[in-house]
Amino acid sequence: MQNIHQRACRNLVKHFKLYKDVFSSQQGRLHRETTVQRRTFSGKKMAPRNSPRNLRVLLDMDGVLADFEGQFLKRFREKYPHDPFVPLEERSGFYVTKQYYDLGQDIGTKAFSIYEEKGFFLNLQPIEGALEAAREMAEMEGVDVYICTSPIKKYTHCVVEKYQWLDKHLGKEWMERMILTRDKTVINGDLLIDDKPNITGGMNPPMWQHVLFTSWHNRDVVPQGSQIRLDGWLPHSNWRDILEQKRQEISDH
Ligand code: U2P
Ligand code: MG
Repeated sequence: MQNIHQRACRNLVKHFKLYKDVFSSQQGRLHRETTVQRRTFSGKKMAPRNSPRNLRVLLDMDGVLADFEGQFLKRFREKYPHDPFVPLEERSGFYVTKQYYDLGQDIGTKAFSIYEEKGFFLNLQPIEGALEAAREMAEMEGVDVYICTSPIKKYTHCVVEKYQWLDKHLGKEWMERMILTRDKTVINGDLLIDDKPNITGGMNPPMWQHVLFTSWHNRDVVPQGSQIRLDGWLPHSNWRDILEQKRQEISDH
């Protein structure tokens, strides 16, 4: 009789231990789910629990991730050392070629030849802090990041080199994020971070809010309408606050 009792007690203790282990591992799983990015079976990021959907951020390439202006000036001075040029501090107006045409027809033509040449787009240096910010953004819970860039009309080298640049600096998996378009207004997004002050096209107004990324050519431009300014990617930059605020707007709707 005593034996039966002892066995029953041992079984009870064993089951209790088992239950405790299962319960704590469940809790661990739930805890991980709330602290780590939630993903679907296909690995796609899911919106956070309190948000109806992911925030979609469109990141421009030239002037935001890649230093178009710096490389342009460097190559122009190497190739045409005896011609007049525009120092970065004197740049104004989005299209660099327009300002060079103002120096003379031939100077404008030479300026075009700089960014049409093979290797120009591939050799752009990353803007300080841009790659780190892009990676951090892509890992953020509830944020989907896309690259949204326009190829130049003479696309021969530009299009392939934009892909190569992304592969070289951010890796193969970023190919999935690439959007090449001559009209950014038709792209669906919540924020477009872009250095071009006036972005026009077929969709007016566009879906996204324009975050005007500071570049040499737009320092004096006053943001219009719903535009907001972002001064750079370095640690003091407020890009995280801008994303958070937009995410809040989405949740409030
Ligand atoms: O004009 C097409 C795209 O080329 C880049 N560009 C061109 C001329 C210029 O003076 N500055 C410049 O940045 C831009 O590429 P994105 O910023 O879209 O990557 C422009 O849209
Ligand atoms: Mg740009």
